[in-house]
Amino acid sequence: IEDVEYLFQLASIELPSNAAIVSTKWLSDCIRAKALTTPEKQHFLCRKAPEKKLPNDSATSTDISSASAAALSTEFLCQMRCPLEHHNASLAQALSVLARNSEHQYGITKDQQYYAKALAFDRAAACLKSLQQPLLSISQLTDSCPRYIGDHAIRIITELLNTGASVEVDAVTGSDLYQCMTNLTAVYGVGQALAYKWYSCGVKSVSDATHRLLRHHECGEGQQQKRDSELGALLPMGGGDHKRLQTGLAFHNDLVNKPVTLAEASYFRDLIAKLLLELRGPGFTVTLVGGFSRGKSTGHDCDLLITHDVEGREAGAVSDLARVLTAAGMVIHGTFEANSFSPSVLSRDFRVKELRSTLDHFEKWLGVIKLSSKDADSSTVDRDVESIMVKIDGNGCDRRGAEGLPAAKRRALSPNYCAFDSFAEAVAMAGGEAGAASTSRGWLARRVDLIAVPRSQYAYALLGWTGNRLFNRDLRLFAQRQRRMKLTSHGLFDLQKEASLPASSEEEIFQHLGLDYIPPKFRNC
Ligand code: 8GT
Ligand code: MN
Repeated sequence: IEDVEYLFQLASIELPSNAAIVSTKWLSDCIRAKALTTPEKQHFLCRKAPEKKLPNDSATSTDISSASAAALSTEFLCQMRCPLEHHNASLAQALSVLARNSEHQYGITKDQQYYAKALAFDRAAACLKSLQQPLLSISQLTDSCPRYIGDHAIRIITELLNTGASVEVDAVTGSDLYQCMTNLTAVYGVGQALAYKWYSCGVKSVSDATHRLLRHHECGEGQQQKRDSELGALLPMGGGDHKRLQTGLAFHNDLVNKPVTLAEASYFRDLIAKLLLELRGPGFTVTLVGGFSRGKSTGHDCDLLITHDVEGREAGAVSDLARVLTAAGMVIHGTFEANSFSPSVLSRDFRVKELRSTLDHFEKWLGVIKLSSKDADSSTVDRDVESIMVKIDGNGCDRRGAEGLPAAKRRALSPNYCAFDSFAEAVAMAGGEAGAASTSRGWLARRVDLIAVPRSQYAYALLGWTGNRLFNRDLRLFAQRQRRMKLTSHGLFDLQKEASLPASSEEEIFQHLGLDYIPPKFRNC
């Protein structure tokens, strides 16, 4: 039945909640009877009862086969409460190893079945996270949430419970491919496809990649052609953003090995709020979202939602901020995306093509900035904003961004910016290949996302950007399957009534969906 569920999901086929999934035996019985007969118990597809495989498990009372008609329509992850700290960390960790491994396989092969596997392992892990006690017997799991746990995950959990280890998990964890893919995909700007390309040509670690790129830049004219073809193998297919990749490699030590702390993120939020007040006046709200709003104390980046009390006044705020941060010398690399929202965004793309896609249409800036490693303290915000304002005045950057500047100057202050010309320069800026000089340079490279959100879409953006990814994915699937509504970071669209449903808070969105409100700290699926 999991295969069937997956196929429906892939095709985004809507099933009425009273639909039943039956085996082909029903069809042949109908043919024999020359009539459409009412399906009987033996016709319904059901989950394989995992208990059959477990000789030691006596708790076989759960009638999983009764799930038949309702199998596609009852529980969803978005109704579970998954706290950050939970009782089954090592089991969940083992399943997430298999999930990431399947994700790598999906990246390498583009075969959707691996995507489904990754999802199945992630869902099983989420189920473990929601349990309010340590799992001692597999029956506890199948009693409370049979829908989430696929056969494969059940096998792994059983093995772990019985023997304390899993042959498959250990094999994956120990494999060269898994380790390399995990390390390489952690680099900012490196996706699954590029990581595998590197792996295939023997670039197996971040320092391998750094060496190869540096060697290319050092070589003389005569060797250039040979080096160029080597370099081709190192760069993303179809162009891609090489500067982003170079930033990711050069500052890897900061970006991956030194997570952003809540104090730093809060400091940056306050800095941005104060800058907006200086540049554009009152009425702005800046909210720290992402993992921090779910209770995490560290994160891989700092996600900030920016809105204004007056709808429309938020427009341009992010590009202004990007220019000002650039003029103040704080930006290493930044890319700006203009707002691409149109009302049709709310209802179109009903078929979820790329299942993992959560990209929205807000004005946003994805940057890597230098953030002082000493002053990550809100008390210094006023002083720091003052010194930024002095710097940008000196740089000829108008307080309202770059309006009124000559074209050349404006380009120099484009919200798309890179502080280095060559990779070698980036590495030097980081303080050498190991990036060890971060303590002496007095700043750390930090990933920040700035997103400008119109007031009317703010609650939806907040829900989307709070995450986590799996929670969002599930909530969107629930909206689509159970409510015939399309949920995005921009709004909720009722496909039957052909109307969008405004909301001014997250609570209201849950109400629209007919779900209990789940606070952010329980969205750590
Ligand atoms: P972290 O603590 O490691 O930073 O983890 P995180 O904060 O949970 O993840 P993130 O990658 O920083 O993204 C935060 C949330 O924003 C995710 O749940 C993601 O699905 C959501 N999100 C949107 N829209 C977009 C978008 O356009 N781009 C990205 N990258 N994330 C988006 O709702
Ligand atoms: Mn984040």
